[in-house]
Amino acid sequence: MTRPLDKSHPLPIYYQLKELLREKIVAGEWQPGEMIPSERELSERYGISRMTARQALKELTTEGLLYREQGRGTFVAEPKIEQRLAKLTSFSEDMLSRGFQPGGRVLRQEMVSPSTLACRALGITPEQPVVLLERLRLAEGEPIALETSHLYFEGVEGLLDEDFENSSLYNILREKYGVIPTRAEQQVGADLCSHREQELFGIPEGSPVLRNKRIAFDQHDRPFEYTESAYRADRYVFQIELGTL
Ligand code: 16G
Repeated sequence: MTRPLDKSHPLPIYYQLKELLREKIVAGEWQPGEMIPSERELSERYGISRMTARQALKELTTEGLLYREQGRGTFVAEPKIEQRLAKLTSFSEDMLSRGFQPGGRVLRQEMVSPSTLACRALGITPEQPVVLLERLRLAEGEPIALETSHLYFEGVEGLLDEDFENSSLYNILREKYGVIPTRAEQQVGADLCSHREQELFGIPEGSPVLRNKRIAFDQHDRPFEYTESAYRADRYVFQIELGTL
């Protein structure tokens, strides 16, 4: 059964169709990877023009709910991974809570003199070396984010010997170093991926990414981490909880 679109309703027809298709995706009636009806089929099924059907599909594609494959058709995209910004969580926790196996490829793990931004964030001078940890973060083996962390606390050099391919930084900090991630200041902005990110993520050139800067503080409110990261905008969404003051 297809629900008819209401032509007398003030909302444009393409918009009504878009919301109807969105419902099917969100409700799981159409599964990720499944091919959806073509423009022609939709226009016949709902008695609308192909232009109207095209507009609805185009907007859902821009929103990331659908993707097109040249010459094949339009498919349902994988749902985006949400990170709630009200609670301080780690990448591993975010993935596990959604049933994805987290992973990482360590690209750099070394002692460096901190950049000006890292010094400012961590409240240190360039003479105080930090551990630089650069990781490609994976969910079910698929690259999702590139994270460059600058870490500074008493005994931080121990991190050079840790295995970050298979374990969580925040777990190691809590369990072995007594550093408990307690709160963070985080900025999120939109950008296009760099050439390197494009290659590491295996995404088309000029794809959008979400750029983050996070300063995380321990249980004594000391900053221990300054991380710059790029998250794939097609796979990740940040969810913000608002309350009245
Ligand atoms: C998150 C944090 C990152 C932190 C990492 C620890 C953002 C933007 N970044 O990805 O700053 O280093 O979690 O993850 O949220 P892990 O404990 O799984 O290694």
